[in-house]
Parts: sequence; C-alpha cells; structure tokens
Amino acid sequence: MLTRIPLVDTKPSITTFQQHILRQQRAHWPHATGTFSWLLSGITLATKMTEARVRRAGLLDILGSSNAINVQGEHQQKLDIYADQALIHCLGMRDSVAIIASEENEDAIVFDGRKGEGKYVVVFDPLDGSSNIDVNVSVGTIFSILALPPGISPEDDPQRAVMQSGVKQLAAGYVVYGSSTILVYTTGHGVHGFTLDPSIGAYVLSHENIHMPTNGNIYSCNDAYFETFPTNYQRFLTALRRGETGRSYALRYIGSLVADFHRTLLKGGIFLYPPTAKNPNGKLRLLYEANPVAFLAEQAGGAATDGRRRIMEIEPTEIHQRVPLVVGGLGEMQAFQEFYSA
Ligand code: AHM
Ligand code: MG
Repeated sequence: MLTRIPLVDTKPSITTFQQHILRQQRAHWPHATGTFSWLLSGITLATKMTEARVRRAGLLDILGSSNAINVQGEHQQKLDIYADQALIHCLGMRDSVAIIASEENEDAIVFDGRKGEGKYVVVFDPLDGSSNIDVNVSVGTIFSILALPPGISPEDDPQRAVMQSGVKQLAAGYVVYGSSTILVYTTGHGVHGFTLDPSIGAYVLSHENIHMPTNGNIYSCNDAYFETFPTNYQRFLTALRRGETGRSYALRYIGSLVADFHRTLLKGGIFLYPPTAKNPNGKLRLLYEANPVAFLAEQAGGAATDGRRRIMEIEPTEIHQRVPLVVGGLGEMQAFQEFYSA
C-alpha cells in the first residue's frame, strides 16, 4: 500500500544575500559567469569572521591596541588587523581579484599568479570606527569594487589601477556590527540590506530597495570642531540649529561613519565631516569611505558632495586621500548647497 507523502511548500520564505545576488545577476547581467558573485561571497565570509570576533571582543583578550601604528599614523587595534587579514585572505582566494587596497596598508596589494584572470580591484576599510570598540559602540566594514582598467598591468602600476573615480564603482557596501549585523550593498540597481541570522550564519534580506527620506530631522557632525569649520559650513549648521531651513533638527553623532551613515540612510537627514583645523581636507578617505557611501546614497535617492564637487566625480590622486564629506537626503543636501554657496 502506498503511503501519501504530504506536499511541501518549496517557496523560499527567506532570501539570502547569495540568492539575491544571483537574482540580480540573472536580471541585469544574464551573460555573467558568476565570478562577481563569488567575489562578493569572499567579502561576506570575511565580514562573518570579523563579526564573530567583534561579538566576542569583551570575552577574549583582543581588546585594546596592538601597539602598531598604521600608515595614517593612527594606532591599530587588534581587531583592525584581524579584519584586514580576513579580507585579504578571503579575497586572495578569489582568482577574479587582481588588486586590493586597504586603509590599513600603505600600498595596494597585487595577488600573484593570476595569469591574467584577475579583473577586479577591491578597496576597503576593514574596521571603520575601531577606536569605538573598547566602549561597545558599533563599528563596520566598508568596501568598493572596481574593474581593472584596460591596458593597466596590475604588477606594473597597481596604484594607478586603484585610483579611479567613484562613478567607476561596480558595487559598494558596508557591514555594520551593531545591535544586529547588517550588510547593505548596491551594484547600481538599488540599495538592499541584509541582516545576519546567527542561527544559520546567513545574511537574510531585511531591507529591500532602501530609499533615503527626502527630508529628515537629524544632522550629524562632530560639533566640537564647529569653531574650526569653514564659515560656509558654520552658516549652514547655524541655519539648521535656528530652524531657518523651515525644519527643526536634532543632533546625533556616533563617531563611527558606518553607523552614522546607516542611520542617515534609513532615517534621512544629513551627515557632515567638513574640513577642520586638524584635518584641512576632511578626515574621511575618498576611495574606501566617501565613494562607497556616496554610491549607496545616490542609489537610495540621496546625494554626496565635498562642498564643491559630486564625491563620485573626484579624480583621486592618492590611495589614502582624504576628502570633506557631506551626504544625506535631497532636501537637506539642497539646503546645504544654498547656504554653502551663499
Ligand atoms: P577610522 O577609519 O580610523 O576608524 O576613522 C574614521 C572615523 C569614522 O568612522 C568617523 O566618522 C570619524 O572617524 C570620526 O572622527 P572624529 O572622532 O574626528 O569625529
Ligand atoms: Mg575608517
């Protein structure tokens, strides 16, 4: 006698990051070979390794400084080094990656033995906001993916291959290790967010097609430096405080770009890191902080500028170049331009 097997509903109730990438690939690049999604999986693997360390940071003896100084003259935290090495390791296993550049390494790194297979350049800040780790504040990983420009041999001129303007980005994203771990990315077809489900170890789609509100009610900058901001920034911030733009604002500043930008992306408003007396070109780095953030902001309906130029149109002249960054919803960005240029 036959036993009836009940039908199982095979419709997936969750969408993982991998599924989402494959779906996007089928929709937008039907002839793609899959190497790009394999590359992205290298990034997600490294962020899961880093997240596991971040979560255990208070338990293991990995807090505090490693006594090393990075190329920017800053103290490297042990977790910075771990996150950097995790990315280098995971991307080194992907033949499609020709060159990487990281906040933690002075020069670009060329992977050997590619035999012409490498066609991507990946730049990243492995652990942004790491000075906040000791006080349990959110930190993050930021990345940007570019194509290896034609005619440039990775071995001969790796720095030049890395120095591309933001409009050339193929993909960008970040992971914020916060109250949950969230991955946000774009390949130029909208911005999508995934929350890491620790029980299955997968990033699961939680924020599809993120749109930055046109207007918000938060501005975000290190207000302690106000007196050293250029006067056009002061004029704008004073107008916000006095409600002269027609809205009232609260101030929120975490001091971790990924966390401050994540809030701005979801809630709207404006984030600013202007030139200061200490950092006359701003503090944030063009290639692996400002550009990916600008790409995400524009894809979500916002904008990003250094005051004078669209961030993504700036031609880099150095790998670790700094740039003033103003990013936010269109309403605040328009108000910024008016007061900045007045
Ligand atoms: P880091 O990459 O060395 O961690 O520094 C970048 C961080 C950003 O996350 C944040 O926006 C900024 O530094 C905060 O700087 P400040 O303390 O000057 O406000
Ligand atoms: Mg950083």
